[in-house]
Amino acid sequence: MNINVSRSTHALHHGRAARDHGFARAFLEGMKAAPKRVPCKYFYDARGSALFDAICELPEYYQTRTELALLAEAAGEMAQVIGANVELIEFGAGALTKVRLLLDALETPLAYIPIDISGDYLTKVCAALDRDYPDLRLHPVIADFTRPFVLPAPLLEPVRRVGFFPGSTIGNFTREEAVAFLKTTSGILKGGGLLIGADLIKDPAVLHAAYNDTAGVTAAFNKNLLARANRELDAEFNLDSFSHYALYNPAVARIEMYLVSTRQQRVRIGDAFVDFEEGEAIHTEDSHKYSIESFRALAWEAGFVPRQVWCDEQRLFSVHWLEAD
Ligand code: AVJ
Repeated sequence: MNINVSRSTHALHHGRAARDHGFARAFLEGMKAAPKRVPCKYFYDARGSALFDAICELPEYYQTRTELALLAEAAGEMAQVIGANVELIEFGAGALTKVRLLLDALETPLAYIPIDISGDYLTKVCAALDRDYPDLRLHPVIADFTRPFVLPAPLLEPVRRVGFFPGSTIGNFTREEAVAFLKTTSGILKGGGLLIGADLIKDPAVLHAAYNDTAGVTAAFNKNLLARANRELDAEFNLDSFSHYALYNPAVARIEMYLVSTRQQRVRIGDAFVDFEEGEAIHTEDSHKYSIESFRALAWEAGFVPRQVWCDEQRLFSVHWLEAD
């Protein structure tokens, strides 16, 4: 047992409960914006993280399955380019399923530092990982990786730090935000590199189906934002009077996700009230898609040297090795 959990100093600094991460403020601010919006990182409370795991198992949601197969198939090659004795840092670690494939292939990894915004969930999954990898130094960091955060000091100098950012989470950023994030990351990983997954541009019908599953799990995931507001902000959203709406916009190569009010209504949130017109939307997520070349160009712009790319035969999903030197 060797777990030493860090919490982002940012949340503590403002004296808020660590699980909050500014949800109250961001949610209320988003309700005043035009159009209304909520940053997608607030999907991931414990319930939202579990719903996302269910999305990953859906027949329509090809991403997780495809990336897992790529990792399983090419873990040896990936371990080769990553090298021995690295500290592995994962951004938005989630269920820690994918990293196991990498850890199994890596030569004597020194430490694993998963960063995730969902603290309770991270603590839970880390306990299981710790049981399965007793020799690995595990240092979870509860933080919002889109904001400045503190990494634990290296165990050994010089350290070779390698980032792992699977799942195409990078797609939640706009291109400009992605470049800014990767610039910061290439600084942190200097001398090492980043293994990153990116979902690919494809038939809009395939993309549409992946975000409009017949079982309604994506709808429940989307609506969990309102359920979370009810739980944490003393709000009174009626989940039945909002509908899940997701579309692929091919002109900008992204999925756009909304919650649409099915009627005119006034909703209480704590001691505030928010009005909705019939058909009015809350913008909840964008998920940008790339071509292999457009993604390599983006990485290059951010100061990485794009090297190997792994991609399935159907060209659904890509994993890139980016060097930071
Ligand atoms: C975790 C951002 C990669 O965009 O596909 C899944 C989140 N949203 N279904 C994605 C998500 C709706 C997912 N990412």
